[in-house]
Amino acid sequence: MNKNIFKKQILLVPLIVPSVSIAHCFAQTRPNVVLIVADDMGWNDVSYHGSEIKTPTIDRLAKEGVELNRFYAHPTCSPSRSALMTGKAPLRLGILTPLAKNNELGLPLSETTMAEYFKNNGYQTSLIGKWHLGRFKKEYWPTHRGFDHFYGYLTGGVGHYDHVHGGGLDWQQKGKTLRKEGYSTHLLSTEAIEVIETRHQKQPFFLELCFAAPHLPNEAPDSSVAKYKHLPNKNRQLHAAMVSEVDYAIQKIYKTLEKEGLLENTIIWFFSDNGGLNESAYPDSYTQPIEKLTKFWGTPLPIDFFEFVRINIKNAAADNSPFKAGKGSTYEGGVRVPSFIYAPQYLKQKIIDERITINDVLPSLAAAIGFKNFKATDLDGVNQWAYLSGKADYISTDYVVHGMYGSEAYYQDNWKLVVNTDEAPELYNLQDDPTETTNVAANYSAIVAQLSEKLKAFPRGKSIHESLLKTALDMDSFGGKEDRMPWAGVEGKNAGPLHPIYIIVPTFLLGIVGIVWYRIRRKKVKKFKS
Ligand SMILES: [Ca+2]
Repeated sequence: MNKNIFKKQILLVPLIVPSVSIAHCFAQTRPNVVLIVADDMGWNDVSYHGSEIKTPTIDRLAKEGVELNRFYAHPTCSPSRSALMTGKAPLRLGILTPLAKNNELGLPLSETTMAEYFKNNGYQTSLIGKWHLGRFKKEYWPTHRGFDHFYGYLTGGVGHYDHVHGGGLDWQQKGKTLRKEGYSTHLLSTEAIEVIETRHQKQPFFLELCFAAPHLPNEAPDSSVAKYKHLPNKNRQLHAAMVSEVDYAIQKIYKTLEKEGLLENTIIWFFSDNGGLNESAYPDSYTQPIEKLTKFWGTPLPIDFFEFVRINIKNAAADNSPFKAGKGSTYEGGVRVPSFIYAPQYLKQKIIDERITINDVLPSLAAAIGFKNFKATDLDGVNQWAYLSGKADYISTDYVVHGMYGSEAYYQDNWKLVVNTDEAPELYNLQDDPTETTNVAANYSAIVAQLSEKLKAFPRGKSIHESLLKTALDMDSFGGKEDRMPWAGVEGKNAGPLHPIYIIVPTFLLGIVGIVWYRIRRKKVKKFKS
């Protein structure tokens, strides 16, 4: 990063009169905010939940801070990140599943983002790591959505060493492609440390650090993998090492804040963006055909889409136990994730068992900081800061999630309605049955009817997604060979070659149809003539 990034901005400040007055009024009195987002970290991937993975820093900060024992994200990346940025349910925004690399739309431009609120309130704003809220056009990029500084990648996941997504290098700094050697977690934490160390001292800062790990592909330094050689599953060894690296990176951020004398006046909020991925996260309708195809064909599977699904099913090794399913699912394993807030000056140490959601993060921080002009409308999240700081009662809000495979869930108090495609709705009482072992729908038909009605009536934004066919024709993938220009250089284009299989297979099928049609026709002509 340019070490003088924020200093340069100061030179520009006299030209921006309102910013000066806002920054000046609040200088040094308001807390800094560091949001740390892990990608696809499961409930049982942290040692304070009993995992075999050692996460001493996360454990300690959760223990000394506020442990959010029932924190909910959405089932996948882009929906969660859209809720984080806006305080709104992804369904309302029309963001239902992870954005494909060639998706032309992103987080609707009509939305004001969390970063914009921070910026408008005189904060220095930085995003380090994953964005995943719009790649195709620059107006969707982080630097156009309130972040002064962006170092990271736009798509859903990169190789941790090669920084490639879907055939293109996806590693950039403020719009310029970077070719950097190094492991993603190391590069991102180094950049975050630099942002903290080179901040403008008279302005508070908002830093969002979105790690690429432990999302697939399973890649980690040998020294970390060596610590988990005793685990029987090789993918789990790598996954554990990725989580360990994230934990170590958080320790480095913590130490930097300590060294800079910022610990007291900083709010650190940590969570995973969705539940962990593993085979149990997928419905049978995915795992069984992939199993059969693999037996028939071997690996890799011939069509990119099938191979992508196979890798996701077979390599992912997160652990969400004791919860059901995982990433993409609307069962608890897909959405209930590790989270804590460490803010010693503002929040006393405690464990919170009430449901706090990713929708609540923006309105809660807005209250914690005292945003001026926070006039967000249609929010689904609420300010829980007053409750967390012991100044008000808990506010129970309804929560709605949409999964990868068409399922949806609706939470109201301790009730949870799960609607899977073409199946009767399921109902769980999470107070008595947090692991969703017993469907009590038959005993509470009035609750089922009430929640079904609420789910049906929930405002749904126009979907920003494009067809599965378009996605399948040029698949997303995490890491691998570069076969096109880097993503930062191909704004507005669907880069990439068409896989020959998509020409060969339809041509072959058309040929067969043609031969059959010709034979039938010939038979008919012969019959007619005779
Ligand atoms: Ca994720």
